[in-house]
Amino acid sequence: MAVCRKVMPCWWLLLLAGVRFARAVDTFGPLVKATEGEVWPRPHSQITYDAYMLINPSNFTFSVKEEETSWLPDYVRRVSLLCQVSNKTCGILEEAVRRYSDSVYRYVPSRGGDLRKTNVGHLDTLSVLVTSSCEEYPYLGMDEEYELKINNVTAVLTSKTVWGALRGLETFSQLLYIDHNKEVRINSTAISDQPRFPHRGLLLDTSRHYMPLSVIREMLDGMEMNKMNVFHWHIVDSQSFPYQSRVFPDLRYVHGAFVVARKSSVGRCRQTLKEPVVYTELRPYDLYINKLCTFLNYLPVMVMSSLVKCLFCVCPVCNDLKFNFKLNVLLCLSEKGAYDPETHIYTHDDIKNITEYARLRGIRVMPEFDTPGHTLSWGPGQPDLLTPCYSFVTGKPDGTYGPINPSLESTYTFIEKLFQEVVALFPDSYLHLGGDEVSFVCWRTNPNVTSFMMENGISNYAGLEQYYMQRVVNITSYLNASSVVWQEVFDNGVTIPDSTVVHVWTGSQAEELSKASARLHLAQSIYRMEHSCLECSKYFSSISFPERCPERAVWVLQVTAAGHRALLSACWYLGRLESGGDWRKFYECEPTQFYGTDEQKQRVMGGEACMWGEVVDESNVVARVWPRASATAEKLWSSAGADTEDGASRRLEEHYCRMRRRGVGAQPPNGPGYCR
Ligand code: CP6
Repeated sequence: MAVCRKVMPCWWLLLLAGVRFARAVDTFGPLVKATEGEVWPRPHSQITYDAYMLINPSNFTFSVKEEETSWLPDYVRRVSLLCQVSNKTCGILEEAVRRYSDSVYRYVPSRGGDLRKTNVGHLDTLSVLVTSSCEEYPYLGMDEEYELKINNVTAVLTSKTVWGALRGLETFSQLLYIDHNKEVRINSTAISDQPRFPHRGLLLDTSRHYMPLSVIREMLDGMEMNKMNVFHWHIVDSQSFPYQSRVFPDLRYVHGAFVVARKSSVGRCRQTLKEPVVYTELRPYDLYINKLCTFLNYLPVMVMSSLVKCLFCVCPVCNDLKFNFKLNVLLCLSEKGAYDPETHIYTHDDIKNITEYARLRGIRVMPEFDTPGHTLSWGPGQPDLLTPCYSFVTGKPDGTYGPINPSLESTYTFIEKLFQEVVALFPDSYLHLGGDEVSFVCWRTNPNVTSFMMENGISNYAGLEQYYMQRVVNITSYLNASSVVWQEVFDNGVTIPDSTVVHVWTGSQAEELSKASARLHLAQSIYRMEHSCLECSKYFSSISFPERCPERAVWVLQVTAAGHRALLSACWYLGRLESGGDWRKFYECEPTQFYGTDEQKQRVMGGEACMWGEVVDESNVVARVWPRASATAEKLWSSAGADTEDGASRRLEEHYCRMRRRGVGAQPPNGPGYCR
């Protein structure tokens, strides 16, 4: 009761019924904006009172000092390890306070206010209390819970972790508004909130169109405002390879390479090099290599073979050639595979910039290196990686390439080196391995692939895919990273460890899944009366099932029944654009709407809205994503059935304006309207 007394006088609770009544009368049409205190995504529990306080933005402070929490019960204070703003490990909090101070000053909506409400004083501080030690990197399952209590005496944000504090600060910023006197207000409010699902993601494809860093940061700003916590970076694909790798593959793997060095680097080097040496000058766009080599105290040189011409650094004393040679071959991936090797690439520094920007906002960055399909752009920079397709007429390679060649040992050495670098560069412990849409056409034509299959007792191409994925999953776990794969890997019967997360992307969840589940449910009951089904019991541990059971639209059911954790994207494809209000179809999707056991439903970790890059670039991608992905964000954060579509529509109309005010170029969610 101490909390109640301090935070909000208990007699206010009596007013609650009245407030609820007032809300019920507010039956706005879909284009009416939210009233004050309405947050997106909707908190799990929120009480908003009529009483309000005025805020003077130029005097308002965010305080993290211990004294501010003296009103807390003793047991809370004893376990408190306060995040001091000056504390280095809580740079996250320090930065967040800076960002949100800005929103107090500048990005507050004006709502006119209501004369009936009572001013109960001034609020000049938000006390932020984080009760356990500050964590530095966001991770799956991090604690994002927070409590926000605002009344005329204090405004207090309490959370166990810095992640909860971030979510609470976002909520706090959404509670401020400007009244008819142009003064900033906040209503007395009590919020207690936590996410429904731990994985709330956005996929962005930077291969079909290159996205500048500024666009990626704008996307992360939007994610923060929507309490999303995983940026799934589909960084490379068949169309381009903008990831600039710096790993150092061994010269042995460069088929037929010889070294070309500058005059100055010869001397002692020549004696060490067994291969012929040719002199050459560096071209201007090789400046990056130049800088890199200088940094390493190495000399920039060039490797040439019949297929590649790549740059790398040589140690002037020539005792570390292996190390040198590793660099270039993978640099060639972006050198040869990017749309433009100078401008349309992501360097290590770029990636660190993005992962840091995301970390400060409590957002994980999960990179995807989709293989063995979707890899055409990898070929020019890495000879022998892709499968050469053969012509049936001539029996010779026809000059085209298919998926990564699973029959060569060099493939796995390459993948291991690339992933080693990727795992070290991206702080997140999950790596998305892709595995979707693998075409067997080219593998089928290649006689070397066929003989590899015969030697290894692999009888079909799904088996070959299984062999490849199995090895790639093993490499990933050897590198201490966890894997996510697209659902086809599971579909094709690849045996993957239970710990592998399966990402479901086909079957429109809202309609097909519920229809198919209903059909299956009926079929199950009929079938249970007559038979028991051995064939399908491996999919459905607790229920027996007719033989023709697996259907495309019931992936979540199958994946979770097989013991895997699942991620859902099937109903959140942002590429399918319809005219105004199409966020509603995303909002209708309910992730646990399938006939599974509670245990199975527990395995749904969350989901992702997907922005594939075929028809978006920097000019339209932000507007295509926001505020449509906000619907996904709310389905994954708020409790099931948190709001009606009309209620959501009102809040979303305001949320879109809020995003625009803060520099996220969202598009109108519904139809005609304006932002105040
Ligand atoms: N690229 C990759 C894509 C898609 C997938 N993987 C995709 C397929 C169908 C639709 C949208 C996107 N463009 N690498 C499937 C996961 Cl409708």
